[in-house]
Amino acid sequence: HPELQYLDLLSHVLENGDERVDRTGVGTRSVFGAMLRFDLSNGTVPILTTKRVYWKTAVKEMLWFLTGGTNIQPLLNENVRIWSDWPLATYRRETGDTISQDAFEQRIVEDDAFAARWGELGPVYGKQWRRWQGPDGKEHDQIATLVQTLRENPTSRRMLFHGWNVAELGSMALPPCHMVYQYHVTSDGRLNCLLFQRSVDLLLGAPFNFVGATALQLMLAQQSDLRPGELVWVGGDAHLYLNHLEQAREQIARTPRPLPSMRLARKPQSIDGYSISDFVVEGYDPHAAIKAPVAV
Ligand code: UFP
Repeated sequence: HPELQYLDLLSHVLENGDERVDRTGVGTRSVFGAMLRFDLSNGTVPILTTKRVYWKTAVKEMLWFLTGGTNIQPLLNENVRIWSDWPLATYRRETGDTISQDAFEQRIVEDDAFAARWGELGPVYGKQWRRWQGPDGKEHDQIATLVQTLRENPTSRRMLFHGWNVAELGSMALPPCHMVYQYHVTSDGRLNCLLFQRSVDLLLGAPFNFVGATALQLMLAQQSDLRPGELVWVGGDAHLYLNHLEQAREQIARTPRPLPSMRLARKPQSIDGYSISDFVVEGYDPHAAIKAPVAV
């Protein structure tokens, strides 16, 4: 079962991870360098079954990246709250206001001026993917270029996009974790993806990152008249936070169920035409969700 790769990685990190203090102060067990391979060509997708993964949230986040957006307001309009911690912390720090997360989010949704001032994340993923700014001021749409190359020159070895814009790292709420996506087309028309992720919270981040990368691969394949191939996921610093160890043990003890399928209900005109209702997941019967605190 493909999910065993992930569970084995959790076990490996639990048993052999180097224990250290990390940026968040929570502490991690960490290994360096990991690879997981998921074959999408057989119709299955890596939405983990050993706990419930809120796959729609991950797909919505990916669609938001594709819009080029860097403000949390459209995410909150879709009820996605995973990016709220950073703007909230900035707001509290700069204003001294002890506002709750709920109240802050509600204000972002209802007050456009407030959202413009306090909902910005800086030049994170969407900006770099769609509007990477060159030294001459010209903006580069890495996604549009990728789709064009997939269609016109599929044997290219230069089909990738990158989030790690060195000059702008300092103004990002969080430097990109899932950083480089490289694509490859086989002679029989399958689209492979290799995602390099420099840093991965294995319990909370990885399951989401698998779904986002998968959704993107399905969209890119459809737009290029290709079939989905393999998703190769490579992690740099692959870690378990010390307050996730019990949850990881609980998950490892569970038996994976058959992976679900994901398909696209229609083919939009372009990579910009997708919405969450286009994603259909079938056969998803996961074990119960596992709660764990996020390290900010
Ligand atoms: N993280 C992920 N996946 C993501 C994301 C963040 O696992 O998509 F945005 C985790 C990795 C790490 C933390 O635990 O968030 C980022 O911290 P740092 O920048 O110090 O690596």
